[in-house]
Amino acid sequence: MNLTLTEKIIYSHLEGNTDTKQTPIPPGTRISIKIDQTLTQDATGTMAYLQFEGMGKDRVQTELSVSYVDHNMLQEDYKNADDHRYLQSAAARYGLWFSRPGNGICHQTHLENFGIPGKTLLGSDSHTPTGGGLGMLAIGAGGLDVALAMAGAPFNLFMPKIYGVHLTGRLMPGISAKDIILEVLRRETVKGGAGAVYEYFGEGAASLSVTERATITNMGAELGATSSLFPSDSVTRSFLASMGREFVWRELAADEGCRYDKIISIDISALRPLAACPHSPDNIRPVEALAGLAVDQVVIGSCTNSSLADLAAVAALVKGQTVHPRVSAGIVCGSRAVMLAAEESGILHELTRAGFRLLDSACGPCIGMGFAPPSAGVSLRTFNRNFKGRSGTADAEVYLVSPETAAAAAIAGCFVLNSAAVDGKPLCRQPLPRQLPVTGNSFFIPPLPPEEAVNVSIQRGPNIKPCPQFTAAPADFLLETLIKTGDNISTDDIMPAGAKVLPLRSNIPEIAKYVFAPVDSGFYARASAAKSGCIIGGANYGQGSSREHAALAPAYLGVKAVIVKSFARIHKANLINYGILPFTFADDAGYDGIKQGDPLVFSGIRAFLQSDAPVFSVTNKRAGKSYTLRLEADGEERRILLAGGRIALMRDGF
Ligand code: MIC
Ligand code: SF4
Repeated sequence: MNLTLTEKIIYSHLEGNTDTKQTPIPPGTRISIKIDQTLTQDATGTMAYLQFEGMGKDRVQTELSVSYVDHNMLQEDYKNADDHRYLQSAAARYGLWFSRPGNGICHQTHLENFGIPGKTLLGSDSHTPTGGGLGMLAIGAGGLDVALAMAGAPFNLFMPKIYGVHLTGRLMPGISAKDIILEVLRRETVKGGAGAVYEYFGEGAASLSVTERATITNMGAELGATSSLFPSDSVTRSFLASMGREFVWRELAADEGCRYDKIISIDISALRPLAACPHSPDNIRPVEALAGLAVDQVVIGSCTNSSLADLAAVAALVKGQTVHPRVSAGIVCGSRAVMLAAEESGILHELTRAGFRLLDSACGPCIGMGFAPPSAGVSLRTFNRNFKGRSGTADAEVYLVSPETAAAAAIAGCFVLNSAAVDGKPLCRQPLPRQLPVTGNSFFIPPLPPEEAVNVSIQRGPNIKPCPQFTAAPADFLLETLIKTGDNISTDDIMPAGAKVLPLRSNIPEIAKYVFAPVDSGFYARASAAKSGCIIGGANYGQGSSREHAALAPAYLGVKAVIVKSFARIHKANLINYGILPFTFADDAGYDGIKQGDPLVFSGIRAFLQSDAPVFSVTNKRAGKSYTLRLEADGEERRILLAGGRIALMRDGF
């Protein structure tokens, strides 16, 4: 049988409780796969390790697990520093690698130091598929799922559809990998990848470097995809060799004649610079159409575009020039290795001289941790998300662009085509260092041997509170409709990040005060008064991040059901993990017929969960009407929901 690359990796990692023995496994079949590696970051990591601590394992069971600190590094007060200390001590106690603050953004750093073609990686961050740039099957998930994988449990998912992306041609000067993924987003939209993996192939794919590939697989998260990946070839081998890790390389590709569920063809030599306009990564327009629009801020960085090659392209474009007086420009090196190489090669000097501010090697402005744009400011970022308010400024207009487009705007003070795209001459870069400085153990704290690890005591600060406990679902519910939203509500809308809220990630009672704050400041008061309730939403509800706090905090406030037109994958899994019923409307009548404040009667909910019935009827007491809802949940998920969540199931052993 001719297999896709995704099928090859999945089939070699299948575990016992997969629903079928038949291959090819049809898309939508429940499967379980072995997880070889995990990664966590600090903002989701504290909760994940608190959960892991409760699982009774002495040590992580994976081949490799890494705990990164990269999201919250402002250290405004003790909370943040206490979280870092907790994470470091938990890593030492349970046999993980610890990546210190300043080592870099987890995805770029993992790619450089730990990624291995053909392995599976589960990360408590939605951009974990960055690892697909190296030919890994890398998937984002909630912290609890990652904690379970660290405890040795397989990861459950639905067999994805596999979309082939055939890249032909070669990138022209001034056009970059970011423009490729923006083109994919233009065609596919933020909902297009639901339940799918995107597999890239063709001469265009072969011509891209590993970090260019990683830009593309990283932003596959914005398609709502389960993952994205490239073959592992000679380019992959050279990248690994440049990191001193050629020994982990192996060749991997789809078989000739394998079957994709659909094929998208893109001639990359015909692409022009693109921008994702406010406030969605799929709101794509050509840069030419935006020319002349004044720009207040430019930031190069994030896990999408902070490689050495990205910084080199910017340095080549701004060489000998100065950032426009209107523009505040910042730069983030994706990792400490990138920073050192940029320093040694003079790239950093060029950027600093031109007027860029060097920001911490971390997520920073990407989630509103500093460097927020001015009121109604236009900010050009090489990042992956531009949801309204995510930058920290509610009325900012954020555009997602390539490093080349950002560099040109920094100098011109407005949207403009970069000079290489105009004259078609390749950028004259300083010679790039052949090898990134190999970071090795001097930057990472390696796992302790088991006999030493058992003696480590875990250090907790006063802001680190235990995860709330939930109890079994009752026989019936009467739930107030606490909020009704439109389509594409992101987890940034449900549970914002940013400098004020991120330090509360280890303290659910406190962070719960901010649920829905960006879209409805009255939500917390209403939910607290009602004590229990439900949420009505549109399509692609919960898109964006993997943060389980967007399920855990509503569960803490008494939310028992979320009824929407469709869900984003990770958020739905997080809702189930915390015992919230994830229903979808069978038709538009339900969504149209329910208003905020309506009391909804769910009678016989326990009996329904004990059955395998796919549909349930809910009654709106105000309107006197009933609507049909669907629950797509298998037996295991129904048991979790009955118990009041996955931890309750493990605790009470239903
Ligand atoms: C994001 O980009 O939204 C984040 C912050 O990295 C999140 C994780 C989090 O909320 O901690 C993600 O992408 O999963
Ligand atoms: Fe960090 Fe932004 Fe990447 Fe999320 S998307 S991991 S916040 S850099």
